[in-house]
Amino acid sequence: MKVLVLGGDGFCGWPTSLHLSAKGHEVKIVDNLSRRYIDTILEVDSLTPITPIGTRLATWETVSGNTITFENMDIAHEYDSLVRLLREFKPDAIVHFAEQRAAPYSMKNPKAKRYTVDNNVNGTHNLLCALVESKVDAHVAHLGTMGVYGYGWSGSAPIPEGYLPVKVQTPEGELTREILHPANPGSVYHMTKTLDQLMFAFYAKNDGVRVTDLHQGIVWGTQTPETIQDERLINRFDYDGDYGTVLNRFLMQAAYGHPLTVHGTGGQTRAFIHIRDTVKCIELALDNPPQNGEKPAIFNQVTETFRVRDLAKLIGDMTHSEVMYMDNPRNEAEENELIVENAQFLSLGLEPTTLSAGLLEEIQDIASKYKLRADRTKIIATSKWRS
Ligand code: NAD
Ligand code: USQ
Repeated sequence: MKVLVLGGDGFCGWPTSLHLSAKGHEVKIVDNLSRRYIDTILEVDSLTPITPIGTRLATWETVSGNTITFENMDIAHEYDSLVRLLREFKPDAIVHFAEQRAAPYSMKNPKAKRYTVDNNVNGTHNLLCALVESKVDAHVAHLGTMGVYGYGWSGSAPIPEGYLPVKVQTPEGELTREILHPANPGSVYHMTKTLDQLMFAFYAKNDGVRVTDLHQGIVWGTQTPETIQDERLINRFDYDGDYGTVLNRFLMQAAYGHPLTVHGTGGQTRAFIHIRDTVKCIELALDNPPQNGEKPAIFNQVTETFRVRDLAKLIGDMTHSEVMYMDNPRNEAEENELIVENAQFLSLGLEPTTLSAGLLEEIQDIASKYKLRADRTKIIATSKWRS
């Protein structure tokens, strides 16, 4: 398959590109390197020593014998170039990771809010519009988020995979329908993913664009079988208060000797997936595209759920680290239950990497090894949901 990976220099995109290339697909990465630039602005760096994209690609060619090509393009603003690229490369599939993905960054200030909406909504719409204009019938696999459902909306009922069956009483009797699960975003970033969903539904219905939307949980871990082959292929590891996600942050904090930063009571329950499973899920999604004219396929890309304070206790006990309960900078429910349906990926053969299996490796091989690269002043989350 010819696969275009939008956002292929990022945390999920880089290991996915390598995995698809290792599986024999022809991969082209498109990325405007904005994630690296935001690190420069925030004066922070990946805990792991990621190399420039040119070094990454040259190393992969040496290690695997496979070539991945690269084009530096802003998909939110270089529409004509995107149309040209689709016509030239003629992808069979497009994996769309190219969005601003941090909730705290998206709430930092008005500039960051507006950037996140402009970048994510324009980027997704440009892609859909460009597919129609170029007449390229590529399957789009988009990385969405569990956060589109929100937390606590349906109590203890399992969150379905995208669509909710509803019954409506009418004078003629009861109607049964299937609707997109109501959206309940918890940040400007999550809001852009709910807007993406509507654009996918429209373009699938109107133009027959084939879309799979992957509602992914919080990704943890760093390495995959491909990125581990040479240190110059290492994946990024964000630990700072804006981009670091909770489990990787706790692992880094434990290794560094910083108390584990639990927001509020830590009663928030969230869904998780290891990066090794992310890349497998994307391969499975590409192997099982919807047909033209079908509504977007939606998969919940998650393997486990945990309460934040339970994660802190687990890691704290393993590493003898203190746990610090802080005022929550976010506006979110203090406690929530979360039961998520994920039967589709399991039925396609996904064998999840569990927390118990991957945790020790992550602490020893990544967090401890690179802890001296961390900047202590960047650890506490400072972006607030309300001023
Ligand atoms: P990331 O920031 O590491 O990677 C995103 C990549 O896209 C970056 O390399 C960035 O430079 C690029 N990009 C952004 N805007 C672009 C544009 N306009 N044009 C071209 N390139 C652009 O993020 P990630 O963690 O790899 O996440 C990838 C996707 O997966 C995101 O859409 C995110 O919402 C989703 N996701 C991530 C997680 C997670 O825990 N990391 C969980 C669920 C969903
Ligand atoms: N949290 C802490 N302490 C920390 C950091 C976070 O208690 O030091 C808490 C947060 O308050 C929140 C939970 O942990 O309740 C998760 O926060 P997070 O930063 O790990 O995850 P989130 O902001 O939801 O975003 C991440 C990714 C995003 C993806 C999302 C998947 O950055 O791209 O879409 O996970 S999900 O959460 O399932 O929507």
